[in-house]
Amino acid sequence: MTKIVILTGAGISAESGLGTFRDEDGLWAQHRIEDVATPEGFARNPALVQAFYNARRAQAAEARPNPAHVALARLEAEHEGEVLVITQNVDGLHEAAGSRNVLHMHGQLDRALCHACGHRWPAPDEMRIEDACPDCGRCQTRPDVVWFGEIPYGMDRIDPALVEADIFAAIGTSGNVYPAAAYGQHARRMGAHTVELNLEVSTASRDFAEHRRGPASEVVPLWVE
Ligand code: BJW
Repeated sequence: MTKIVILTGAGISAESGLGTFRDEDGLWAQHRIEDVATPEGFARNPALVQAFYNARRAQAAEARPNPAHVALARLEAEHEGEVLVITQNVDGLHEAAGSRNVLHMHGQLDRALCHACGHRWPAPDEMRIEDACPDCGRCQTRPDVVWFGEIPYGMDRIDPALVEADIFAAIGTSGNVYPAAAYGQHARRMGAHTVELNLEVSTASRDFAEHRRGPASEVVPLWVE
């Protein structure tokens, strides 16, 4: 049984109309990371952070999977039990395309998290600072996403998956954010064939044995074939 582990980043959703972070016109060109993607930023100005994620939740709700998401869902259907998609993306486009074995290591826009007690529940369209946690009643509702300085989700599943992977592919991720940025190198050392699919050279490109350059909607379906 071939084990295929696929890491996806913002680039796979770019052609679905969702902005990336570090491209020229990306989210970090318009917002300061410290303000919207750190626990300290949330403590300083929760309303600003809620507004940032409410706008992105609304955009994500309108977005549709593109041929890259669809190709990965087909891969999973054709290789049942052999494909794990680890996504850094907080949108739900892999699931919308039909992927089932998806691990959201940076959380999900459609989930709410109580910063006080850790309770999680489905997010409303508009999250507000005065929203009370349905479990503990405190008003520290935040999007269930992973900010800088926080521990990504699913580490207990990710590490063994990288060790066991026969093929490791990274799609549309710039290789700037750890721990995901080290996965190519780690999987290659553990014996996986590594392939990077990206519009351009990334910070992590040298860690991959094979490179396929181009828009995800074109290179991913060709790779999956
Ligand atoms: C296309 C395309 C098309 C475009 N087709 N391609 C110093 C050294 C090392 C590490 C650290 C350090 N100081 C601090 C750290 C740790 C820190 C970190 O990495 N900092 C760096 C800035 C250095 N990391 C953390 O804090 C993480 N936690 C952690 O490390 O905990 C410790 C720990 C780990 C493990 C075990 C135990 C303990 C948490 C990181 C959280 C990141 N959060 C965000 C926000 C999530 C919520 C939200 O969405 O708002 O995650 S930041 C943002 O970056 C988001 C993304 O998931 C992440 C990665 O971005 P991504 O996906 O790569 O997007 P881009 O925009 O960067 O790249 C897009 C790519 O697509 C480009 O390459 C384009 O070319 C390509 N592309 N169009 C194909 N059509």
